[in-house]
Amino acid sequence: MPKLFHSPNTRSSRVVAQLMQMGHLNDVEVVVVDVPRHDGGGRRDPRNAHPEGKVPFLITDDGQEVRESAAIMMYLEELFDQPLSPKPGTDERGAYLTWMAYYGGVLEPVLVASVAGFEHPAFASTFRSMAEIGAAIERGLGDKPFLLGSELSTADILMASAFQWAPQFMPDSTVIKAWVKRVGETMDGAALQAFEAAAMEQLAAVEPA
Ligand SMILES: N[C@@H](CCC(=O)N[C@@H](CS)C(=O)NCC(=O)O)C(=O)O
Repeated sequence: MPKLFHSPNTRSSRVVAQLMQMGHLNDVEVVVVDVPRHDGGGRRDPRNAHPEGKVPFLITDDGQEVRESAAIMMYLEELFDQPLSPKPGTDERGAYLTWMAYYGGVLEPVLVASVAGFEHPAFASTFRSMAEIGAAIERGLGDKPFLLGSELSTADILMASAFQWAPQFMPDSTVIKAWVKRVGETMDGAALQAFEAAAMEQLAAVEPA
């Protein structure tokens, strides 16, 4: 069974949410670990196999190490026959790959820079800003309810997670706000909350090494 290193209410939560939505949470061993938190709590967990102690991190059945949310989510899609993503050669495959790469290559750096209040001409010319990201998402959505069409995909789960985490940086767009809300409502938020609460309890019960 693949092993997913997960810490509740972090970037690995969207991988758990994806697995839930795919109906495959029980086909992955979820190892609940701690990470240092922005409020000063948490700690680097020696049980976490990630070389830098980050989450998410996946170890596959044949021992391959997969890091970065987008890579892990795409790996899981392929492992489970792509229930939430278009297969190669099908419509929207290009859009799917685009959003998965755009998340880590553009959205995450720009969002973190916004949170940090960081500005630099080289950064702006490389990644642009939240205004261009908002325009790209609006253009990608068009009049569709989700990024790839009428159904929720793993691209929606990853892209929308950024604004679920930092709603204050969500572009001021009714289309984007409605999409983020729709993504949340399409998923089983109560099941994820219950899973995360149990993971928190599990974490609290572990003695720091
Ligand atoms: N781009 C990475 C970011 C991973 C990341 O920074 N995860 C945070 C959790 S939200 C973490 O592990 N922080 C602990 C640390 O940096 O030590 C991804 O999306 O997988």
